[in-house]
Amino acid sequence: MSGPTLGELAEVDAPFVDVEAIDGASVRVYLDGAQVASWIPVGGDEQLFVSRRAQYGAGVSIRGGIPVCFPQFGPGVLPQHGFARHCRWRVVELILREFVVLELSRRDIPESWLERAALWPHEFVAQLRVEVGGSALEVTLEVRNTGAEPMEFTTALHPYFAVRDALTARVHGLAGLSYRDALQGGAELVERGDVVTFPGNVDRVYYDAPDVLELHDGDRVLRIEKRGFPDAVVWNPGPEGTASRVDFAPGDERQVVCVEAGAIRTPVVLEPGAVWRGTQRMVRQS
Ligand code: TA6
Repeated sequence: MSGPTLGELAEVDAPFVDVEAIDGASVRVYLDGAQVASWIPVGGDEQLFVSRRAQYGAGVSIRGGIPVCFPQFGPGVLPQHGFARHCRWRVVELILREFVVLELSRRDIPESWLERAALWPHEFVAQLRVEVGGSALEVTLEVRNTGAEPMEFTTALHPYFAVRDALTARVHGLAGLSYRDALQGGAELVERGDVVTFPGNVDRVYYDAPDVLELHDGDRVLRIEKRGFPDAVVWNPGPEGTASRVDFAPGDERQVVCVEAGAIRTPVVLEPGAVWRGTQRMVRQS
């Protein structure tokens, strides 16, 4: 992979930046949505799912990769997942062999979103730092309240992990936790299974989840760590979910499992000048 330098990014309207570590691990990040769309660990293969029907460009969220949900996770005053994934972020730091930092503030909200974004009328600066190397990818979202009033938000990093078969994939680490099940009208339930499986559509927010989960996919194990995000989300669209979205192809539901890190149940409240940070770190183990 070879992407533009920071200078070139300023001059051309480059749609993405590639960071390739000395050891060959690489990541591709689109400026639209600050969306990571490819992650290849050293000696490995693609870890992120992107649908062949994914759409790209201004105002569009790529179906796959790692969308950034901010300043709202689910449906609410804003449309589902907020505006950050529909905005063009700016690259503010780039070390081609190590990391990239992208930034978004209120002035970057596109015209088409201004009316809706007025429902969340806060001044902010959000930065997404994406760092790759060895077997790991680390993504940190930082949000600063630059306004004069306290602000409240919910958020998530929403990775679509590529799996060989979602029907046999398992998420370890969520046993015994309370969760909200979107497929049961938002009912609050307790996880009785040892592992979470994906026999079809699954859409749950696990509260106060442990900071280390594992995604088992056949003989492969991905360790998924988080810091600063209390909650975890698991999602698979099932066949009905892929059929009802134009940017999924039939059968995609077998190739993807989302294991997300979020601050969802309890909104983050930031006083003027205060900063919040949340990190998701993914490590390919086998
Ligand atoms: O993170 C899970 C979820 O919020 C699901 O409820 C499902 O809607 C999914 O994200 C994808 O949402 P999208 O708006 O991208 O179709």
